[in-house]
Amino acid sequence: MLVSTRRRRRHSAERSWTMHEVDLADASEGDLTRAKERLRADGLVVARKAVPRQTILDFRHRLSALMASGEYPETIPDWATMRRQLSGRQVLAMRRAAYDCPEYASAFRSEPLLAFMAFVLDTDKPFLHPRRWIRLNGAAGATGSGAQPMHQDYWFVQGDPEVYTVWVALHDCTEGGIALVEGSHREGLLDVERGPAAKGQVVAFETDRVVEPHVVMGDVVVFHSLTVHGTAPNGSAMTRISIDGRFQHPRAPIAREQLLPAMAPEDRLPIAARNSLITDVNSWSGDPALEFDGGMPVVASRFGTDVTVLGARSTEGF
Ligand SMILES: O=C(O)CCC(=O)C(=O)O
Repeated sequence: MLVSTRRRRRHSAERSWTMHEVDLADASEGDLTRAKERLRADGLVVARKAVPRQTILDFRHRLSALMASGEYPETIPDWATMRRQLSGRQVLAMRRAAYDCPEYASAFRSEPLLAFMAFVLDTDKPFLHPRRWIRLNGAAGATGSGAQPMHQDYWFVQGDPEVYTVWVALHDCTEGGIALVEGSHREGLLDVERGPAAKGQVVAFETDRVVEPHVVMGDVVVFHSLTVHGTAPNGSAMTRISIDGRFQHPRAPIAREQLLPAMAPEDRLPIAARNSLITDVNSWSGDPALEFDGGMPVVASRFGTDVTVLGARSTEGF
């Protein structure tokens, strides 16, 4: 059923069993080939055991320690507090602190995940975008303030459409995760709501093709830049916390903005590694393994930061 996002923003996740899954700890070449084919066909795949649980725990510990250290404008005492209600300023401080944790990038460079992305993109060196996001979806029966409406990443990321987002929950997640519309990438770039308050939400999407993967820590959801997706309502008692990063072929075009840090709408300052040079992507990305050598075609964005299209998310969301 095609439903306008104006009339109905929530959706059903009844068909979650249709998603294709691959277990990266135990995948034959045939399994990997099928997963790649299904990713092409459905625009999404769940890759289980893609990131070692220990890497995620190390990231959580380091981020918690940084936020408790008093070195950032906001303090959060521990991980348990992060899973409860935080202020917008605490979330912003946490987004910046995440760039000071090497695991924020190395989680995406975990061997099983990187090998899968290399296979998907037909390259030895899949390029991990420097902009990464840590997202919180508040508890209490509604999507939290950080919730993203149903949208396509391509409106924000631009460059080559063949960009794959990897979404990683930092804990087991059976509620309040991510919702995606299977096969929606095949419809191309969809129209979005316009106006300064819009957040890039698509005007309409097929509600009966919405899936909502359940993941345990270490599983990831991989999806195409044109796949419609957004935050799933969180009826659980705790805030969902996840990270997402994007991969593309190292010789495919990338939009210039993606090599610069996002600016926080709250204070117009970069969301980047501390004491870094924002003109040097290898520095602000906080990714020790990033080797941007200028060899990639850098292109202008097609939509710029047109407020009628990108509204409140021109800098915030991606
Ligand atoms: O994590 C979420 O709630 C939304 C994620 C998202 O929009 C993305 O990864 O592009």
